[in-house]
Amino acid sequence: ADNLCQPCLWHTWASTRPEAIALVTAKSEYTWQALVERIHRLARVLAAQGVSEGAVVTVVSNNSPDVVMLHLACIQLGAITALTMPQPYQLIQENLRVLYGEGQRQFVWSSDSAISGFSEQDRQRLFTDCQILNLQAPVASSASCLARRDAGRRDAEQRDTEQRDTEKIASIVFTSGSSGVPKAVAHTQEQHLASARGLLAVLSFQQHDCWLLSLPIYHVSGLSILYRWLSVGACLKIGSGQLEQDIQGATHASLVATQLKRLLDHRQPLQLSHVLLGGSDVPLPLCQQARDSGIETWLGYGITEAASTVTAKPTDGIASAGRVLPNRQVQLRNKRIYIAGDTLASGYYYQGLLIPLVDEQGWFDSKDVGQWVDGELRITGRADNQFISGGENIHCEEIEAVLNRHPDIRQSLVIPVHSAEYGVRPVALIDSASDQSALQLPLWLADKLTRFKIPDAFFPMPQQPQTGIKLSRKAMREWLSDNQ
Ligand code: 4YB
Repeated sequence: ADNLCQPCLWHTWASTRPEAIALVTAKSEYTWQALVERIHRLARVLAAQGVSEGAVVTVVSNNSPDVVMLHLACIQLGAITALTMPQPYQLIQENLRVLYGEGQRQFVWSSDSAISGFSEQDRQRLFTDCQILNLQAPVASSASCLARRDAGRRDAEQRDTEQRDTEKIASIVFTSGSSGVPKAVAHTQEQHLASARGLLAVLSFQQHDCWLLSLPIYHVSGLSILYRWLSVGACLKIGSGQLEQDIQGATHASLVATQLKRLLDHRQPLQLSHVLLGGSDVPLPLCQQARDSGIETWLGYGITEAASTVTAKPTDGIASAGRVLPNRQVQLRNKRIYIAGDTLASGYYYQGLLIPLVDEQGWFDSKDVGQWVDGELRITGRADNQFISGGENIHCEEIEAVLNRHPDIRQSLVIPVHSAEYGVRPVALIDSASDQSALQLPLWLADKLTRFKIPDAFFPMPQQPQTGIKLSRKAMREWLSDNQ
């Protein structure tokens, strides 16, 4: 039962390179051999608690060795790991409602810290609604283990027919649709590995290298690091959440622009040879600064449904996100970016069913807008962040990209607001260490943006709980309408 999965690459590496270091954590190191033993044990612990093929295990946690091992153990059992950000129980419940139908067993594992802020009532509700998994539980005696497994089998039979196509799903990560309803993006191992292999065909990552799990695993940017590590048999580092410390000893890291900025400002010696940037437009000067410090810096355009990176290139002086990587295809229809290929998710998971995310020809509508520049894809914005002001078309991202080039601006977000005269006008929220009026932004923007694109007002960006790796436009919009 431990060997349901064909491409469990950790088994391959444990037999070909048993003594090589697979995993480095804040506390210890694991060889492939030791890792595989841990995963086997964990798989038995989970099986004894009823986790079986096709079951969905919701994991609520920040990055930790437990989460990584739990995911691999679930794959071994043919179970699906739904990775979820630690958040108030109400929001976790929204995800649970997407995952589980009536009468389905809600397996949940959460780190202690993920529920430490829960009220007593929420804690009780969590424990009543869900079957909470215990990773430290003893591996049960074989008799009760068999009984549990039979119960698991009965569950699996119940799920049967309609579920056959969800059988091979390995992971679910959530992405918020434009409506705000969470969508559960379901990938198989093969899709993740197709993504990893396509990227690593151009970006060098060797067995002696070490990729830091520098982004949350409940986001595709973090999860995809795991599959790059597995596909190569290199080393994975799981830090303690302090990037400046964690980065020591890592040769590779995936970073968003703000992380890179912080790291470079810190001016510490780095062993990094490669950085992969993505998730948003990254200002050229920042890429330049990284390259000047000797790090080979890549910029990618990625999206959850395509298991992270779709296009990428070593950064140069040209504002684009690079060429289409192997195993993906990109098509522009009326400037709108459509994606196809082996890395696309099997579908959106909904209570045991898979809802297709592609059209009849197999293309996925990214809702991003872009153009080709000498064979490279330039992202100009999202279709939903496009608005018409006084008859002119404006992309929020275009204004943000210019603002983000300002040396004193960490991040910016442009929001369209109602205007009696123009219908809609842009307003900007600015995250800066300096006093924002001192930046003289209208003046600074005057020779960089067409006049009608210069925001009517600038506000300091409110502190908000960082949800995943991106600022939430929805939250910022709500803040603005409450505070304006
Ligand atoms: C962009 C964009 C770009 C995304 N320019 N808009 O492994 C990686 O590829 C990676 C490395 C470092 C940091 C992040 C990543 C990612 O995976 C990012 C994947 C991601 O952000 N997925 S998402 O579903 O949360 O958001 C996708 C959206 O983000 C896209 O639809 C774009 O709107 C935007 N985006 N890369 C401009 N280079």
